[in-house]
Amino acid sequence: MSTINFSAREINFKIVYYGPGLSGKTTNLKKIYEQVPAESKGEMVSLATEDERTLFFDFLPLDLGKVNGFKTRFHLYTVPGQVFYNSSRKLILRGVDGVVFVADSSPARLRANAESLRNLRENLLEYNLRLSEVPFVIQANKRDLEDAIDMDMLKRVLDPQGKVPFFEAVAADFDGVFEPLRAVATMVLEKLAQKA
Ligand SMILES: Nc1nc2c(ncn2[C@@H]2O[C@H](COP(=O)(O)OP(=O)(O)OP(=O)(O)O)[C@@H](O)[C@H]2O)c(=O)[nH]1
Ligand SMILES: [Mg+2]
Repeated sequence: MSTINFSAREINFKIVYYGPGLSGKTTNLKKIYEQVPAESKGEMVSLATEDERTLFFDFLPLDLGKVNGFKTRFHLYTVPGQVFYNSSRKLILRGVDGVVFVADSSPARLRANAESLRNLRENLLEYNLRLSEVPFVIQANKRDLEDAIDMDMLKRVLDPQGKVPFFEAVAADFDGVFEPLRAVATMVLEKLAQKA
């Protein structure tokens, strides 16, 4: 849920990067952090295991310019993808404004992608939210893999109705990292404008 601070003329939004383990969620935030100028970002916080798997979340605050004289601050979070960290994932979704689903293009991870998407729907329902009501985009990451799954196949599995904006990415090479963020941020702002 976006929060508006009238005295500071600031609107805060929460964007959550969701997806199966090792799909590249943390990589997205790291690459965004590397590219954004210092004055537009805060410290990135990562709570990770020794082997760099996300333990609780990553957090990166970004200023993405002004809308109607209000500063827009986007708080980016990742969830831990590993199946057994579900209570953390659920907690991180509290108050979410938009979701970037980072899918893994490896054919071996097709089922993991589908299960993570189902898990996202279930966890949102705990907050009485339906995914169809939340600004939502899908990033097909790891398009550099030699055996990367066909995009049509991935779309059929993750979005059979063809309603969700898809983006192809090689997050590790900084390819396609900003497009899904920009798209979801635009959707979030449009939703706020409709409510106003
Ligand atoms: N080939 C390839 N590897 C990538 C890409 N993006 C990320 N990786 C690699 O995938 C591995 C996992 O990346 P992370 O960003 O840690 O994945 P995660 O989704 O945060 O994983 P969890 O925190 O366990 O949920 C790392 O070794 C990355 O370097 C990509 O576009 N292509
Ligand atoms: Mg991670």
